[in-house]
This record gives sequence, C-alpha cells and structure tokens, in this order.
Amino acid sequence: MGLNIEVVEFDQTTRTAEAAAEAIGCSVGQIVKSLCFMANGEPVMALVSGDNRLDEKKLAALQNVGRKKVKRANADQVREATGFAIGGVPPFGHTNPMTIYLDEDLFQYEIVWAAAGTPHTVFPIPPEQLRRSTNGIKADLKQ
Ligand code: 5CA
Repeated sequence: MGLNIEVVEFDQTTRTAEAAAEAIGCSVGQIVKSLCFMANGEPVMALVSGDNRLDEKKLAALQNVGRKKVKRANADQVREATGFAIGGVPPFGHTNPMTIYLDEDLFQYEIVWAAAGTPHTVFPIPPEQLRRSTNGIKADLKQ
C-alpha cells in the first residue's frame, strides 16, 4: 500500500485502548479501536477513537439498515471476517475486505496508533493515511 509502517512491540499488553495508551504514553483518544459489527449479517468495521463509544444507531443509518440489524460481532465472527483475534485486530490486512468507517474525532491528531495484529503490537499512522489505506469513510460515529 506504499505505507512506511513501523510496528512497535511491547512486553506489556496493548489489548485495550487504555492499556495501549498507557504502554505508548499517548492519550486514549489517539488509540484506534478496530471494532467489528455485523450489519444485516455482513461484517463492517468502525475505526473509533479510544475515547469514544460507537453509537450503533449511527452505524445502522450509515449502512442503511434497521437499528436492530446492527450487532457487535462475536469473537468467532471477528476472527472469520478479519483473520485476527479481538485485542489485536488491525485496521487493514483483513481476510475479507469490508466497508470501513472512520471516527471523525481521529482527525484532530497528527498521529494515531492502531493494533498491528497482536495484543502486544501497535503502529503509528497519520489519520489521513489511515483513511486512504482503508478506503475508509469519515463519519460521525460516537454516542
Ligand atoms: N489493541 C487494542 C488497541 S489498538 C485494541 O484492539 N482495542 S480494540 O478496542 O480495538 O479491541 C478491543 C475491543 O474488542 C473492545 O473495545 C470490544 O469492543 C471488543 N471486544 C472485547 N471483547 C469482546 C467480546 N467478547 N465480543 C465482542 N467484542 C469484544
């Protein structure tokens, strides 16, 4: 993808946004949560700032499906859709390409940090590069 990614590995866990921010020494808002949802049975990903909670109503509206048709993916669905286990799901490199939305709040930072495939690895990336490399749609996603 023409990215110059440098994966950083920690001894301590980075499996949650809070733990990752602690290990990196950045704000929780700079952590990219790669959240997988099922919308009408199809996987869709929301890249959400660590400070924010995703509003499933907003995701349903973006996907043009009913509110009740959006559910958080379970561990098996996450693994099937992305190829990775919860706690290390990266924003790209998934088994199956899926629609990706990006929390507009990520764009206030010069650099954000996302999971690099394991619960001990992360990488920094400018939000605009994250948008380009995921073909992501910038949106208002938070509660
Ligand atoms: N490595 C960190 C920071 S980049 C990370 O992966 N954070 S995360 O937020 O993207 O991944 C953890 C998320 O997985 C949680 O916010 C939660 O939404 C989701 N999750 C955790 N346990 C479950 C579960 N049992 N079922 C479905 N989703 C879960």
